Amino acid sequence: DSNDITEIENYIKSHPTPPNMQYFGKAAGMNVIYISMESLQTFIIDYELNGMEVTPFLNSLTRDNHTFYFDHIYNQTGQGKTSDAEFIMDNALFPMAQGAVYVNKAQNTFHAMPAILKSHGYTSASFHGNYKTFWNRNEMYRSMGYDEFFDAEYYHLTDENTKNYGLKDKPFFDESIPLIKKLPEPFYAKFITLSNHFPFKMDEWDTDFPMAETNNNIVNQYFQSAHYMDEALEQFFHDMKKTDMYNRTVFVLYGDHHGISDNHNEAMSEIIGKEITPFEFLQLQKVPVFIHVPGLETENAESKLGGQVDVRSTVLHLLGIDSSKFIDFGSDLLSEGHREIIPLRNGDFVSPQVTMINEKFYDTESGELVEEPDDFKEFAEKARGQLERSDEVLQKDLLRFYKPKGFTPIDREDYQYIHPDE
Ligand code: GP9
Ligand code: MN
Repeated sequence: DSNDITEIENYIKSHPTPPNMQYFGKAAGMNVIYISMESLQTFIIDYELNGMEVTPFLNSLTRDNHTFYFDHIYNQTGQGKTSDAEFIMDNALFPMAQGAVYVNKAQNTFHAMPAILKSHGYTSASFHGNYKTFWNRNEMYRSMGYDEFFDAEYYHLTDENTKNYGLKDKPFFDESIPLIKKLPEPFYAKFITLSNHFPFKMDEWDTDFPMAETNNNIVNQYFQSAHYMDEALEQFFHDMKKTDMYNRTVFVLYGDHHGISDNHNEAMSEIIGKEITPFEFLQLQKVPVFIHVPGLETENAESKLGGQVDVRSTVLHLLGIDSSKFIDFGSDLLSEGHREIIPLRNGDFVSPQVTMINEKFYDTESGELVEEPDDFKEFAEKARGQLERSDEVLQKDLLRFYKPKGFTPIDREDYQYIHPDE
């Protein structure tokens, strides 16, 4: 009941991350575009295959003066995969330990990005080249207050321009440009890519990039499909730059979750040149996060250790919106006071000193196993405390009882996603 939310509100308020005033509000009023990069893991950034960059466009963003690049972000997804990553980005809550929030809790009350930004005059839309019912998005988006959902119905799908879950990334971005041009500004838009999805196989006419040469085709194909996604992203930036929207748009690019499971450790150890111990496998859970703000100088920012849950308050603060009035489990990555105990969905955690994997402790720098002094126990409790409170919010639907100042709650009955021809 409402006492439960008060306890959680007090917990959140006792762990504040005040914004960094150097950046607070520096992107106020700008459009915001999130891009979910399917299965993109941090190891691929700046990786060279036979001397060739796999993701030259993203690599160039890591060196760009108007881009914050975070290379120490762990994915915090569970079984809901892409939808869990979307959920974390929009809500700054953790996904469920079992099952997908999108499927199991779509009727709950949320204070999600589209709703928060709506209170600041924004329109919101999601773009995706698969059908709207996948991951129950058409229900969950109603509770999060998405104004529009451009699903596969809005694109031209053929045998040649689709593979596994739907439209390939290049035609996807291409056909999205006229749709995004019609959105009233400022807008909050999310693009969910698909091409770099397991099993990563490419149609031969879509690529001239080489495969890796391990004896594992899944791993080998990943390099081709990651390269294809990188080209699609470059093309999208290029096309956006041709519009006058570009200079007033923030771009947030994030890897959704790891794509190469531990079934492929042997080939992956060839790729990274190290044995895949549990500690190294955890390093492979890192996903790249880029925040590109045209016109803003970014070069002195530090790449802090974080989780996906930390992205929302980072972006809200850039937009000049105080995240502390929301039930937000993240911690601004640009803040001096950024918190660096990062829970993973399975209860493991990472901190600058120590990493816990399956109840064992490792030195985060060296990866060596270490004994368990008392303060590590305290870290473990902190990580668990965050997950448990976030779980309680979902299980008891507690945001029903919480009324942040200046925020207009969403009535899901006001939202429907029906294509005009349906
Ligand atoms: C499907 C796409 C892929 O619409 O989001 O989902 P995943 O299997 O990665 O969760
Ligand atoms: Mn995915």
